[in-house]
Amino acid sequence: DNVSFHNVHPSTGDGAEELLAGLQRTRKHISPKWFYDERGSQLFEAITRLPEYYPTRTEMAILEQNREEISARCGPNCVLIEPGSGSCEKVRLLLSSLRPAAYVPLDISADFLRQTARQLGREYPWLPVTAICADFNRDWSFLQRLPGGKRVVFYPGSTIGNLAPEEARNFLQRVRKVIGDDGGILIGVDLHKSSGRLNAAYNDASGVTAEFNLNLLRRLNRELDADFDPRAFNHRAFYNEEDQRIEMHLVSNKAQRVRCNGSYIDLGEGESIHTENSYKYTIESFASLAGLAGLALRQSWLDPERLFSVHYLSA
Ligand code: AVJ
Repeated sequence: DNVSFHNVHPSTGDGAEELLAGLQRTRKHISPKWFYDERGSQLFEAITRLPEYYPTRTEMAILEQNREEISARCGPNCVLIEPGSGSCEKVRLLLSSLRPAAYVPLDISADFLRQTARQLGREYPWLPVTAICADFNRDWSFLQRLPGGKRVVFYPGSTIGNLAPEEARNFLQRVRKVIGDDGGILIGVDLHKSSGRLNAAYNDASGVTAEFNLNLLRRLNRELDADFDPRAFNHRAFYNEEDQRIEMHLVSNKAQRVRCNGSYIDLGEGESIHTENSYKYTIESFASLAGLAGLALRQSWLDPERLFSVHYLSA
C-alpha cells in the first residue's frame, strides 16, 4: 500500500481550556479550527460550491491553467506538504504535471483525512502518501521524520487568511524553517476587493455559511457537554474594511446562560462570539508580510478579474 496514516493530533480535551478561556473574555471568541468536525468539513465543501463563494473555483482555475509553470517552479520529485488538506481536491490538479516524490497531507479532521488519503492513494498508485492528523498551528516536529528531498509546502485556499498578520508572519517563519534554503511554498491568497463581493461570499442566499457557523455550537454541545441552543444565535459576517478582513460572528439573540465544559457562560442580548477572521491581501501587502519571514515572492498567478492569487515563494 502506498498510503500511511499517523495521528499526532491532541484529543479535543486539550483544546477545551483554551476554548473556554476565549468564551470567558469580555470579547468572546472561538478559534475557527473548531469549525472542522466531520459535519463542519462537509459544510465547508458545500460552501466551496456556492455561486457566491468565488475563492475555490477561482483558485482551481488558476492552478489548472498554470500547472506547467507552477510545476516548473516547484520542480519534480519534491516532497509536497499540504497543511489543512481537506478533500485533497486542489492537489489533484497538480499531481500529474508536478510528479512529487511524496505527498504529505496534514489535517485536523482524522476521519475525513483517512478517507481522502486512502482515496487519493488509489487514484495515484505511483504516489507515496503520508497522511498526518495534526493541528498544524501547534507543533511541526513530526515533519523532521519525513523523506528527504526538496520540500514544497502547498497552502491553497487562502487558509492563511484565518491568521492575523502577526500570526501569519510566524506561520511563514515556521514554513521557512521547514522548507530550508532550497524549498518553497505555493500559497493561495484571497485578494482585497469590493465589500459587496466579499459580503456576498460570506452571506450566501442559501444559508450554508450560516449553518457552517452555527454547527460550531452543535459540536461544542456534543464534545464539551455544552447546551447551546443554535436557534438562540444568528450568523453575522461583514467585511471590516479598515483591517481588511471578513469577520464572522455568532450573535446571541437573547440574554442567556450556557453551560460548557463544566462552566457557565453568560451572554447578553446582541452579544457576539467572534468565530473567524478571513484576511484579504494585495500582492504588495502579501509580499511585504512574506518578506518579514525571509521569503521572497518568485512568481504570482492571478485570474483575469484579479479576485484571487497563487504565489510561489522561496528563501
Ligand atoms: C477556509 C479560511 C479560507 O476564510 O474563506 C468560508 C473559511 N468561512 N466561509 C475563508 C470560510 C466562511 C475560508 N477559509
